[in-house]
Amino acid sequence: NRVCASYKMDGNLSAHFDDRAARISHVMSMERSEDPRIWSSPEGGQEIDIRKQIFCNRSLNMKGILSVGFDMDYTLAQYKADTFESLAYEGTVKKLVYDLGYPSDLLDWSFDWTYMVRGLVLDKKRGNILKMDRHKYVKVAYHGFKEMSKEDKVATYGNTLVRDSFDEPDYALIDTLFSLAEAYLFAQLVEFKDQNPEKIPKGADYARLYKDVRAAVDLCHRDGTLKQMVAKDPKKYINEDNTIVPMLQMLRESGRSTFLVTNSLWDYTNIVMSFLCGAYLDNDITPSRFSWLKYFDVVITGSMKPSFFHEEKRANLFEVEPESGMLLNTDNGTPMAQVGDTSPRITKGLKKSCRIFQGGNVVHLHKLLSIESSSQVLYVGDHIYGDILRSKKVLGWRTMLVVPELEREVKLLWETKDIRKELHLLRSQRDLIEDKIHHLKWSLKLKSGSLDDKVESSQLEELESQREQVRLTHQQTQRECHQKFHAIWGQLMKTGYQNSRFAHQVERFACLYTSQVSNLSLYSPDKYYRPSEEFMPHEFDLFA
Ligand code: U5P
Repeated sequence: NRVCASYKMDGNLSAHFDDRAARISHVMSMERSEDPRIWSSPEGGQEIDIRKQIFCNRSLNMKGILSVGFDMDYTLAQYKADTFESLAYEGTVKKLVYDLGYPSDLLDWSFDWTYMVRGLVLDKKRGNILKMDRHKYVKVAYHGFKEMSKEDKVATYGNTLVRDSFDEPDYALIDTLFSLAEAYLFAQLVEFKDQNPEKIPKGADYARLYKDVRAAVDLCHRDGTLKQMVAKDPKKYINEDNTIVPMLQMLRESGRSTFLVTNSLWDYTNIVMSFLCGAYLDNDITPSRFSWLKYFDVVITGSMKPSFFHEEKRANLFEVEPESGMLLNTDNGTPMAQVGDTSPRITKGLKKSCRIFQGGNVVHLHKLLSIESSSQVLYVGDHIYGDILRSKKVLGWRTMLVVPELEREVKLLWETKDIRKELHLLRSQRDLIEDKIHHLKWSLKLKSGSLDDKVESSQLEELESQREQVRLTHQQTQRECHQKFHAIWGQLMKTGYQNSRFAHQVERFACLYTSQVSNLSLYSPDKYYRPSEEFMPHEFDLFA
């Protein structure tokens, strides 16, 4: 039974229920197993590794969802950063040197794919890379690869609440995994320009370096540099995932339609999807041509998201002939055939009448799927701006964000729980000592000249030295904890004690979020996802 399957990796980090509220309501009937990380309920049932959990920001009753759609790249297809992003990096460097006049020194550079993380912001004008909290307070700042001093950071980005918007055009958001290579190359070029200004194309400022890198990366994606290599050996660049097909099958068997909306074009989409679904088709090792289409009702390629989500976007919709890749005109103005109306040209040889298109907009898609209300659609993507923000905010689709980094983040949260408790304790201790110091200072002021002064002064000295001690221990413990997540940028979803800007966006725009798209198959297709109870600072958490 797919839904109730016990799913545990390494037997660790398991939890029975997908949110704290549910866990609490069942807590009385549950027993703790020997491993405190595993909850086992007397009635048995599903155990889900917390790294595979679907987390809920906003209630979502799957019963109301009639159609589930997917983005492809970095959602269904997880690229291997070490090979795929390195390929993008090398292709970009070549374009910078051979097409854009950068010196051949760049050809000797190498790429550390673990250095950059999502959620960072590039300050194009100043050559800085920033991590900020949800209030846009810049907490970590590097100029190229050099950490900025606290003074520089405050002088540049301020410490008041009136702040820059940190958006385009002066800033670039690293919010897709596709951007890690370009962010790294930008930092390398900033450092290179500082050390060898004469070697950089004449008059190029930091912003121009960014522009060149962005253009070169984009070209690698469009001119075949990357896609030809992936097509030759998909296994080298894409993670195999035998859980995708069962997840799609489960959704379809539950009566929902499924669709794919990707910015990739048909030829590439077919290669990637055949690879992902191929080995499991009809128990045949050799994937049958286009058989993956049977898992979808509609496939839209070259969709130009995010503008695809604008109902008023004027974009021609072409039907794609799968064998030849030829584009056929559709009659945009007249009512379009809906799924189920078989078009012989397209469905020839296919078991299910999936139709393939290029372009168009969301209105076309709704018509094809007979969607009456946007809230009947759940769309799963990896890109907050490209996939999630507009589809939810402008259109009203329900959304699920795939955050592959979450698996590691959740695991580390567990492993660092003692150190994080200690941090909170140290923080409270520090506050307590500060309060005592203030009181003592006041009483000294009031009673100045009295006999007690000497005693109180030495008490004050003692408290001040305690405060310094606690401050240093807190600082050191905080650094230690930060580095366990990432040596430079720390925890993805936190910046100090606040949620990071990235976490804030996930919270605002994704109804659900999870580490992998196929985690959907670990839950009932009719599940009612509910968020955990929210707490204001004045409310204490009864169950913490
Ligand atoms: N892509 C670009 N330029 C970039 C980054 C990605 O054209 O700078 C392409 C990818 O190669 C992929 C598509 O074909 O955008 C993303 O598709 P999807 O996420 O909508 O599936």
